[in-house]
Amino acid sequence: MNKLAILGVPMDLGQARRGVDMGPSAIRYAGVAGRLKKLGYTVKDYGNVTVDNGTAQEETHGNLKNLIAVTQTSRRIRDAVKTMLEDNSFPLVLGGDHSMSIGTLAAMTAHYNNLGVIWYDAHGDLNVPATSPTGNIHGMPLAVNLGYGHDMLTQIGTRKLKTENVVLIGVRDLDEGERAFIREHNMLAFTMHEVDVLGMAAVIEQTLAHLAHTDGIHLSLDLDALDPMYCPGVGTPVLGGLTYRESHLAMELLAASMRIVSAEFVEVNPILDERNKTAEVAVALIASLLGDTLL
Ligand code: NNH
Ligand code: MN
Ligand code: MN
Ligand code: MN
Repeated sequence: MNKLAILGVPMDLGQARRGVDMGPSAIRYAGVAGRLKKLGYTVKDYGNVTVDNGTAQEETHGNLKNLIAVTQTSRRIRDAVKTMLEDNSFPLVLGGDHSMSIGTLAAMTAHYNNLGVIWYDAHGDLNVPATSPTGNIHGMPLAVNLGYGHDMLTQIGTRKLKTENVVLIGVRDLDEGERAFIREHNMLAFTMHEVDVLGMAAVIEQTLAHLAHTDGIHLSLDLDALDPMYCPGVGTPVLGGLTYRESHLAMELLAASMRIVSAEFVEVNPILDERNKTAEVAVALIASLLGDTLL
């Protein structure tokens, strides 16, 4: 695929820290389009999806914050990503809080019969309303795409992701209900412990082997997977994360596999960042994922 489609999701409705809605701008200012053009891609920026930030901040349904606004935004994301796929482009979706994955994956699972997903994140994002300690929808998108969660959210996509088609990498902060979910469904999760013991090269090798039966792999990369030393501009930093080099290695090995069909880079919060460092890391990782090499 030589056509790349960029979509920004300036959304902060899925969590409590303001500022993550500026993530797409920060990643654009860090030079994402130019970097990708240099690699030989035709890059089309579709601009930003409309998000009802601000108007909806007080709305809660049970413990779910901003359910209606997140649902509306997710439908728009889904439709925009569908257009990109119909144009034979690689969708690159920039966030924005991780609840945006509900929309991205709704489009991806509709397009691919048997999509694989790599969830590169300090968190599992496997909460449902009953297990969520916060009511923040950005802690739920993976569960929603697997078919678990509030009806309004699970109905955004038509085909559900399969638990055996998902691999988590970088996990180190799981809520009780999320641990139970992973155990119950026997999901493959490389926590930081496994990354330390096996090394990232083996983790990616085993990830690709586990997803060999899928017909395309989506990468959902939450910048909080990296240690806050490299990515301070995230709303929920967790110590003991992946390094810059480990993450580059992961991206380079995924590029070499030629299995990645779409990607999201999420949770960049410029208000919490230091001189746009986190957005710059995002751009460097995006370039590696899309084939940039050191020589
Ligand atoms: N698990 C917590 C919750 O449900 C935190 C989720 N925060 C994230 N996820 N950044 O990636 O609210
Ligand atoms: Mn996340
Ligand atoms: Mn996270
Ligand atoms: Mn937590």
